[in-house]
Amino acid sequence: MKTQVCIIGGGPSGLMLSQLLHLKGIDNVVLEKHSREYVLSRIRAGVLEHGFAKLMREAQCGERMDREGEIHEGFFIAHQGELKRVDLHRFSGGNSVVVYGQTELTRDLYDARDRMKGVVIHNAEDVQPHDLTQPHPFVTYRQGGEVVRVDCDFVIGADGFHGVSRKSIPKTVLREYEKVYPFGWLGVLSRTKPVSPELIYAKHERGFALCSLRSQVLSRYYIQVPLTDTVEDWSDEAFWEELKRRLPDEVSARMVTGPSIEKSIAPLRSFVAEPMRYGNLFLAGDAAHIVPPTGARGLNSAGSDIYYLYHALVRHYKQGDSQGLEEYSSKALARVWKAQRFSWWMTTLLHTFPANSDYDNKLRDVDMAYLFSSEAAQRSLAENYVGLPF
Ligand code: FAS
Ligand code: PHB
Repeated sequence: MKTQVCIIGGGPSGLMLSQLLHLKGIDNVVLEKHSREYVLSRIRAGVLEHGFAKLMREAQCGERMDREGEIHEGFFIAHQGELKRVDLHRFSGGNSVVVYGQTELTRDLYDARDRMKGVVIHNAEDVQPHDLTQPHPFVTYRQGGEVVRVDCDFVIGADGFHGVSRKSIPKTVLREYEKVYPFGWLGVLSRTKPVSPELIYAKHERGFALCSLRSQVLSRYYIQVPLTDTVEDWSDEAFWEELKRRLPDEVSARMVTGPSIEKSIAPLRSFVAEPMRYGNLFLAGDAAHIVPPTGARGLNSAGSDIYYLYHALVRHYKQGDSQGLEEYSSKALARVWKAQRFSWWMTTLLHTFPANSDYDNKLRDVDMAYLFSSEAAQRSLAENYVGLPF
């Protein structure tokens, strides 16, 4: 098989790039390890920066997002029994975010690939990139006992944190930065009316909590739990009780509970791999960086990687100019690190850290008081949350 761009990974990063390149007549193939059902079964992000939403529209995949997604112009922070609103629209110069689940946008991207006869190969086993520093790299994979070779000009590593791409960069070249947090998020999806029209991030001495949603009939909630906890430790009843304890009375009193249709625990880590290019391999999304989901930056950081890569590849193929590709890693990392900072700051502000001293905890309370006493602080939060410019 021969193509121009071989994309490893059929998650949002890989599919978005595939769709955008296709619309510009750039031939590409997506190799996905799992089945489509498996990819779509994962419940992940819920908040899209306005830049990501714009990219979905440019990829001709924004129609259902615009119809079913919700524009949110603010969110609440619950602390010491009070709800305070962060006015994103006012403090970001009129911007907002779209609340629309990653599962749905991934479905929309798959549907568009099908509609345009895109080549997305599922259950591609043992995907391996080869000759990445040579002019003609190639990728092999196994399917039905056969080894298939894909010759290409470029390989895109959009295969997530546990993928093969990052591991194909020699340890003498790759530099990894990591911070592991001493807790995880227990997440529940329930077919219940969301407790609030806008998200509520709760800072509580018992731990962080988040009230989010996927629609007006599908709620998404999280509570901070110790890393030693397992899903089996948490009955639905125990989850709802603990969630209510961490919210102001006025919120808990109106909480509509119901059976969980999905329940999982995600560990929290901050991670960046540099550089995001090695020869003709380009890393994008979770393959190169991970953030704690507190600031809703994970999927959105993948969005800016894809934006830069898309424009760099179009410039290469249409104008014979490879400067965008040369600049990709440094340009993508500049924005990635700002998302890392923001995610670390929101996580530190809102979670309880077992090893924190009284002084540390006092500083967190003061940080919260400063936030709501300063328009400059709220402008900083708002511009990061709606998305820094690409
Ligand atoms: P993905 O991991 O989504 O996709 C990579 C794809 O590559 C997968 O389909 C995988 O099967 C495939 N793959 C892996 N290895 C391969 C191989 N060797 N060969 C071929 N294919 C291979 N972000 C938020 O903004 N908010 C959240 O609330 C949030 N919650 C999250 C919860 C969890 C449990 C996780 C893991 C992540 C969460 N994220 C969240 C971040 C998440 O949304 C990612 O940022 C997003 O999935 C990034 O998309 P991709 O880069 O496409 O990586
Ligand atoms: C979600 O709805 O899954 C979600 C929303 C905002 C976050 C994290 C997760 O910061």
